Amino acid sequence: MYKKHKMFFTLFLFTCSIAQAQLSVNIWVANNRLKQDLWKIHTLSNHHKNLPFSQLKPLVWFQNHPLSGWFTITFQDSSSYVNWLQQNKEKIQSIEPVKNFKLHTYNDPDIPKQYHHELIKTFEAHTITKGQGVIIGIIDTGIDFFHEDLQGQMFINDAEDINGNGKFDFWSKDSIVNGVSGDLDGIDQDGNGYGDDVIGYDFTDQPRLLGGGDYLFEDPVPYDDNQHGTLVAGIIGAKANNQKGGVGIAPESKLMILRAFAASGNGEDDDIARAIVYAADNGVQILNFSFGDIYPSQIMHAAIQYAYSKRVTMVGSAGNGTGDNPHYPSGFEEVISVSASMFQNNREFLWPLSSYGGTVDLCAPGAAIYTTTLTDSTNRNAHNEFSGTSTSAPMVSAAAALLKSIYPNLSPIQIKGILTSTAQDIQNPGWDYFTGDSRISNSS
Ligand SMILES: [Ca+2]
Ligand SMILES: [Ca+2]
Ligand SMILES: [Ca+2]
Ligand SMILES: [Ca+2]
Repeated sequence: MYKKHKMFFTLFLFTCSIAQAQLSVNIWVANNRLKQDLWKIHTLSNHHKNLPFSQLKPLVWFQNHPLSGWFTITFQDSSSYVNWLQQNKEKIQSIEPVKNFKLHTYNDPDIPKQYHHELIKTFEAHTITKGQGVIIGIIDTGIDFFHEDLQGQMFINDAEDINGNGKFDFWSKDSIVNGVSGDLDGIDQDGNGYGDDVIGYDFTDQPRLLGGGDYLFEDPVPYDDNQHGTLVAGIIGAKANNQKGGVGIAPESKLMILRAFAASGNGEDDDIARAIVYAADNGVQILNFSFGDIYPSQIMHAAIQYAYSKRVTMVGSAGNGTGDNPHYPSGFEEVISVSASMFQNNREFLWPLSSYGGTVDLCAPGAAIYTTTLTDSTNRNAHNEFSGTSTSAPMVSAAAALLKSIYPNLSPIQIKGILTSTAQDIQNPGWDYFTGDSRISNSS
């Protein structure tokens, strides 16, 4: 008799040196002598040696202009600035450091809590793309589809959205809830082998495992009763400009919800494999795996190789093991493996609990990441901070989606190549054992 051997994987809920900067100042010089000296330096800068500044730029390009006294000077370092200022301060009307202004693109109140956007330059990327047209599959514990910052952010399978309202209405077609009939009719309208799969599917069937909540049978309602999937979804795709919460890194991508983990945080490799194949067959371009363990499951690897052959870019968390033990699926060569960084006292470095080692490709922020979490009766539309490679992997998935939305034909290997070559070194130059090719940046 066929005996089922299943492995199960545990979710990673808990889930990089900076050179001394030059100093730039804007000055207003009223003193004619100093003004002429600066103009001379500006005009003849290539012939001056031993200057304390590396760059001098006038505001206007004509010496007889009313604003010709304004210059921006970049000093090699703070001590050359102090020395120069000592000698010239009497001749200067105004001096202040060059200030950085930000675009007020979004009205989401919690953006200041999402420090990772500044590190990975999310908003610079958003001037070009927000991930439009890309479907990202999230294999996880499902999603809180009631959350106000996630509503409207999910992929919709139009054929199964039988009431045609562009939303997932997870009750029977014969029931009316708030004046709306449901999308569930038990019929597989699009003939893909799954009935009523409007936003994805719940692949969990874990009779072998002890659990709580929804874990015994697969069904079309991938609701999150853990919180893990909801926090991952928010990092990738929380709604932008809705005056609520924060902002996802690819807020105009569409999230396909592939539930393969139950409330207990356990997921079996056959359920994960089915979710991967479903994703590859139903239009997913990017797949996020914020989970893993030491087992190189063959059924999961077969599914991953199939998805890879269909040009799906897969991103996995490197693990929270503080070491370099084997870890899968991130350790499979088809998967981009992501470690986690933390940011403290203006420095970014490897998060102390992050796994690292030879299979790690990239690093992304993964400590105290502010994102959506499970809504419950006392805390609707909740947010919280989470740490771990479960939070860093979705940043890379979202970055891959931004690339894919501009260049739809990129292959997984090309996406990996672009992300690793545009990453910013936060530990050692080039690839290193701890952060891979270093921390992603969306500025490219
Ligand atoms: Ca509907
Ligand atoms: Ca179907
Ligand atoms: Ca149906
Ligand atoms: Ca928002």
